[in-house]
Amino acid sequence: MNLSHVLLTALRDHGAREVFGIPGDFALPFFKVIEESKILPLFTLSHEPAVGFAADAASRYNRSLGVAAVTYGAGALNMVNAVAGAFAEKSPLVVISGAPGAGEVRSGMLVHHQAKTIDSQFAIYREITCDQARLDDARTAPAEIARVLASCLRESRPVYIELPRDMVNVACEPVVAEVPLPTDAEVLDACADEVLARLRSATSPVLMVGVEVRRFGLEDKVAELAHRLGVPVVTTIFGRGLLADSDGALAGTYLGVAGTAEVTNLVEDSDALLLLGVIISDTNFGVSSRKIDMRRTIQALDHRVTLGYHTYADVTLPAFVDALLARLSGDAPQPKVTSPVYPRGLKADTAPIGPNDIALAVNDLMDVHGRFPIATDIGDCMFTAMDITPTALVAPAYYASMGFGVPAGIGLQAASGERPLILVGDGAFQMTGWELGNCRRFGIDPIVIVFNNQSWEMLRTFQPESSFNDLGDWKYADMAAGLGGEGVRVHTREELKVALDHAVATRGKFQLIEAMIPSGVLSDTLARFVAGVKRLTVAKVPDAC
Ligand code: S1T
Ligand code: MG
Repeated sequence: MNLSHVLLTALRDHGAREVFGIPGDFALPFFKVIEESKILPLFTLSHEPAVGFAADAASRYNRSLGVAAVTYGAGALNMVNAVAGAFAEKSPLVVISGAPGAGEVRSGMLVHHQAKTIDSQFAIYREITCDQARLDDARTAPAEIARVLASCLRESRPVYIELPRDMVNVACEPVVAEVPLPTDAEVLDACADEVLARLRSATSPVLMVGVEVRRFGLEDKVAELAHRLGVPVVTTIFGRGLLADSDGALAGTYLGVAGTAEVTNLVEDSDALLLLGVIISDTNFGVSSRKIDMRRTIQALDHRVTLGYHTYADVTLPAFVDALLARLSGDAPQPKVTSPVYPRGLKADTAPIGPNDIALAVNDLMDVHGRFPIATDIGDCMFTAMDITPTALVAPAYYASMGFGVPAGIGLQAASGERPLILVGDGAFQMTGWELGNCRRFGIDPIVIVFNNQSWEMLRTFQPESSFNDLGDWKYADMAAGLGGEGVRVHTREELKVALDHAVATRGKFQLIEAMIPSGVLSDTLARFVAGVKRLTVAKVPDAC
């Protein structure tokens, strides 16, 4: 086999299901092998940020390796923001970049697409990946690939592989996958025993689940764990959609001052908060109405379990969850949890549309047609999604990069065949909405709702005096036909319902619903979030001396 076949076969054997990419002359030979070998299907998009977002979303939804293949310099550096988001949000993304061959590097001339030095790109990607390899020697390449792919899966973080174009067709031995190291049994026993003792001595234990539970495929086990522990479960905003299929214990999403009093008090009053795979970030905890003393919590994240002032190292989340389950029978009394009720019953009248109405309309739609996966961008569309019936959700809820939503929905459907609903603001749509033009080639047909408030509304809520937040009227629905889809602009709640019913009934073309939202009209969740942040910010500002 040649090095490219070896690399593609190893990617598939480690769980990758497709490649998203844009070639360039440094990557053309590799793309030729991708296309002709058919080891993994190739989906090309129009701009590298979208390649990164689509591959990231595909990996999240399928719980598999995402693969983003690009050219050197202009391609790979164009994708840095999307990969940084994948790193921050713990997506197992494999970045493969073409690169100059050895002869070009030795030529002594600067190489086109070269930024500073020939190694600058490698150095930049070192900052946003957990492992890296340059495949410039066929003798070491199989072990390098095995190491980097093992790191990607173990850390659930992006990795970077640089493939010089003169190495693409070089003969190479197959990759032998690394065997993951087991967690030390004694450490695991001590850790699980101490955590259970803590939980049993607590008066109000609560389980909070975060992104690693999804990334390591633990949702069913964690739902069972909650049942055996007999404790209520909440998700973070970033963990929204987790345990959507589990019955019973899910009390809701913790949003601090922006959430329901019941869930906020449940979390903030707990004397034993068990955080499974939760990123301790400002978006997850920044709007806590009372500061949660993290030293009193039990945190299992990044292969460590921390209780108070001490940490058990090298304890993976899967091993930790298994150890807890092994110590628990199934007869704990179940907590009395009032499962959150999600609003439904849109009044289909001539009133203007607000974000809350979109949540109602989507909940009504899913009551009739069943749940579908949702990809959201950042902006009020994401806060609106908090009021939608729990379903599989991919959202940049922590790194919060705009432009994620449309490519993520495309990546999700291209990789899974599931038809998604994409929620995106007009500002974010201006960044990557154009990628919908690729749906026709892929035979996919997402339903897209553009929250068109003609504004960077989230920014305006914090700085209303700035007119640079005005975006003007771009008439997005009119663009749909030229991109191969159907578009409709809706102003009233009645028009929204009709448009959604038509979209669900129409297959084979993407459906774009441009929902005109009056300026200043926010979702209830975003309004509470903004009010809470303002209140907390004012509270933190020291009195003028
Ligand atoms: N650029 C990128 C790539 N991501 C960002 N998050 C931002 C800039 C900053 C930013 C926000 S929210 C926001 C910007 C520009 C406005 C979003 O506008 P739109 O998509 O229309 O949604 P909505 O009108 O609902 O706000 C966050 C705070 O960083
Ligand atoms: Mg907007």
